[in-house]
Amino acid sequence: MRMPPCTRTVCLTLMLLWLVLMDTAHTTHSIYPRIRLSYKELWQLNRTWVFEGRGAPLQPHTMLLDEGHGRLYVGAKNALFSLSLERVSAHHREIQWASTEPQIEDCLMKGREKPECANYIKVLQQHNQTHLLACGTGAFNPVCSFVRVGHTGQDKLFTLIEDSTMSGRGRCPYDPNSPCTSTLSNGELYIGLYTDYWENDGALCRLNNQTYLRTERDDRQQLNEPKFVGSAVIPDNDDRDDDKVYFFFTEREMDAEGVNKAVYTRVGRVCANDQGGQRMLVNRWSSFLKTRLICSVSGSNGIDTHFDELEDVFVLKSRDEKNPEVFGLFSTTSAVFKGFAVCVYHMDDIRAAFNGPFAYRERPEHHWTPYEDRVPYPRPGSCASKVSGGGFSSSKEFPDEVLRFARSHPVMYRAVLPQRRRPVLLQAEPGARKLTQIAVDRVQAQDGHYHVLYIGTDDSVVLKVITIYNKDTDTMEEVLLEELQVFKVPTPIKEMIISPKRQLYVGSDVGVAQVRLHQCDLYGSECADCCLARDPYCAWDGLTCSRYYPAGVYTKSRRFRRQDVRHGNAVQLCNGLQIDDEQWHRAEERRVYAVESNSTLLECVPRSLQAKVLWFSQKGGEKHEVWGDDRVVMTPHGLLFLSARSSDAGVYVCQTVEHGYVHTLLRITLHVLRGERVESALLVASNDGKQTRGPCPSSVGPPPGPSISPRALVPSTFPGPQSRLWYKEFLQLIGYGDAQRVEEYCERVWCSDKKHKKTKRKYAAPGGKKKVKGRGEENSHRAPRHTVDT
Ligand SMILES: *[C@@H]1O[C@H](CO)[C@@H](O)[C@H](O)[C@H]1NC(C)=O
Ligand SMILES: *[C@@H]1O[C@H](CO)[C@@H](O)[C@H](O)[C@H]1NC(C)=O
Ligand SMILES: *[C@@H]1O[C@H](CO)[C@@H](O)[C@H](O)[C@H]1NC(C)=O
Ligand SMILES: CC(=O)N[C@H]1CO[C@H](CO)[C@@H](O)[C@@H]1O
Repeated sequence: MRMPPCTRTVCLTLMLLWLVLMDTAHTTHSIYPRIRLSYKELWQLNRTWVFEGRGAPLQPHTMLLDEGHGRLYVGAKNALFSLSLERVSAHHREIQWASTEPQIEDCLMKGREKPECANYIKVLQQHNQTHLLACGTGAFNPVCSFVRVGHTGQDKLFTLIEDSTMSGRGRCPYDPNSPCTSTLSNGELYIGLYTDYWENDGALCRLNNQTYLRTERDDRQQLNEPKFVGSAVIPDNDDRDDDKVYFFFTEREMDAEGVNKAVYTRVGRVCANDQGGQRMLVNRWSSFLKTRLICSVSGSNGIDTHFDELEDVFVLKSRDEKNPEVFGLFSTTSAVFKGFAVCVYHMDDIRAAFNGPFAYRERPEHHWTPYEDRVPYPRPGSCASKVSGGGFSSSKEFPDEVLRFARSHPVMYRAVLPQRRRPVLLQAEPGARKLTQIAVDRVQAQDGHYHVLYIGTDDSVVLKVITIYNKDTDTMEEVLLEELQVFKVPTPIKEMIISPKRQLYVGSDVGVAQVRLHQCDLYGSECADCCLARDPYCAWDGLTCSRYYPAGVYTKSRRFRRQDVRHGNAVQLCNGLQIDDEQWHRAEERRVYAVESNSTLLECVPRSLQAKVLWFSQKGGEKHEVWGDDRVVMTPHGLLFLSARSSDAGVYVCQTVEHGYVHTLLRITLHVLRGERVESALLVASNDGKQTRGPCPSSVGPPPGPSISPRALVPSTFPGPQSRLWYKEFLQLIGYGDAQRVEEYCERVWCSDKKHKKTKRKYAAPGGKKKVKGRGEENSHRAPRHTVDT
């Protein structure tokens, strides 16, 4: 059956009604994005490119950035990929590296499942200028090998050096799902992993071709069921001998009965130049120490909520390489309350904890107390070096007393508290999406520098957030600038890397997405649009919203820039430039036709989801605010007339208010047509052989002439008679409150979507600005535009 052209409108209307109901049902007050971009929209904006893994499940944790060669390497199941940093979806190189048949058989014999018996790449590090070190699980028989990559310019070179293949034991876990973290420095691999087949032996190791060093085996005081999350080499001072390697992990804290209970997040560290001991602690760290990282909020009842499960860690390097900032993304371990928090740690505070008292307890059932007796010299945990390490040239020369103390006191008494003693970001909403990854960019804005947080979720979304500290009220403000859906299907984000060229690379099992960090012109072209966005990357330059660079960096001419990240005060910053009256008249004008007693929608969706929409009707020269009632409903998509009356005809103005700034988006003239007239118009239309009925309202061109013609009216404005039946059916569906069904139904009924998609749509925002709609496909149907006069 051929559907009348306007069914879509009816369906849309009902969807909207349903949305209204849903909206009131969930009054969630959480971090709500200002701009939301779907996968499709990101795509249309050329903001993203995706490499889809060619069918091989990726191992996104292995993503490795190689600025020199302009490549991004990523491991997969039985394969390694080299992608172009410019565009991940183009010109990739591939290495096939599967386990051999005998290896697979062996793995199956051990009782493993077929999918596990493959070579999952788990470690990928830059060994030197020309070689990568790659390690895979090798069907539960870990293997490592070198991979040759090109010199600068030779981006095509990417081969496995077959005869460099060696055992991966101690460098790579057996199990594809085993957590591990590694970092490579001066040709040595530092890695936190489970070294054995049964996953009993969690260890922090250092390996090169000649030597290895590790934590003690079966020492639950050193490591107890660790889950390795991150690692980094951070210098202490200008003496390279004092360089430390930091590991971030969670582990179980033993309680009094020796029964494992609480999970704690730890920061552990070792000296990069540790050689172990000579007589004791042979091939064992002589410098391993650890302490707890705390991320908590205090409740009104005096009870703190602790976020103890570290999900991800990001070490934000700064010009002072000794003092990066450490960002931790945490979740709660509580079964009752599920929440997420981001805490920031200063190296000074981490070092202070390691320089503070050692923890001591007589027996496991006792409480920890600060160790108050004499501590041997050089202080355990310090590196063999000229100044800090007592002039020793190797840890092998340390007195036994020092080694013995280090061995028995690996825990520090003081925990590390975050900056300002609380999270910079908090998500404590039941049922909300899970946060999985964090990456941070430091951005210089006009009013100071900001940390832009990119947070990956378990449903393919990247949140771009800034947090602003208010000194006067001692509070944090979270500003969720953008919510970007980077993969087509919901999938957990497992890795994120920011390149210095301001691209974000996002890894999941299904692909690697490349996303530009900012797109200033998206906010709109006017001063207020740009200012309200509060995006530290963007400022208004007098003509457009464009990338902001601090004066003197890239700009020779000191063009006047307007930006107010802290307050988004467009009223103050831009009001001299726009007079409300002028705006009122400059706003885009539209005509919408409604049929008496039928429903119609005056669509008005501001770019910003945080803007409050106000409607005014203008009758007889007077302006009244429309409040909405049973019949006229204010929806997130616009003003919905459930049953239009002839007295509704007139001019409607859609305004937004954001941070006190008033913006007039649209002036809509609503015409309400009498029922009979429409019936006759439809009749004329159906008798007209040349009449093309739809299928898509938005693909219909402008009406042919200024005179009223049924042809102009029919295709794009109002529901035809048959729609009534559908209407009823929809209402029933809505009665069930079953979103899925309504959507499926609409999908079926709506005009051919394919054709619709191919239709080049003009992304003209209300107010004539360039934009893409901020919502899903169901919303891409715009209010009809007509230039005819009745
Ligand atoms: C995206 O890129 C294509 C081709 O490179 C271009 O035609 C199109 O206009 C671009 N779209 C936007 C929104 O910039
Ligand atoms: C890089 O390491 C590989 C493997 O150890 C070695 O063969 C090669 O010579 C090294 N290249 C450079 C430039 O040091
Ligand atoms: C590692 O050391 C062994 C024995 O000393 C040597 O045969 C091998 O070639 C070395 N491998 C690499 C990659 O340097
Ligand atoms: C789709 C729909 O409900 N159409 C109705 C619009 O209003 C006229 C007049 O009341 C009805 O006859 C149509 O059926």
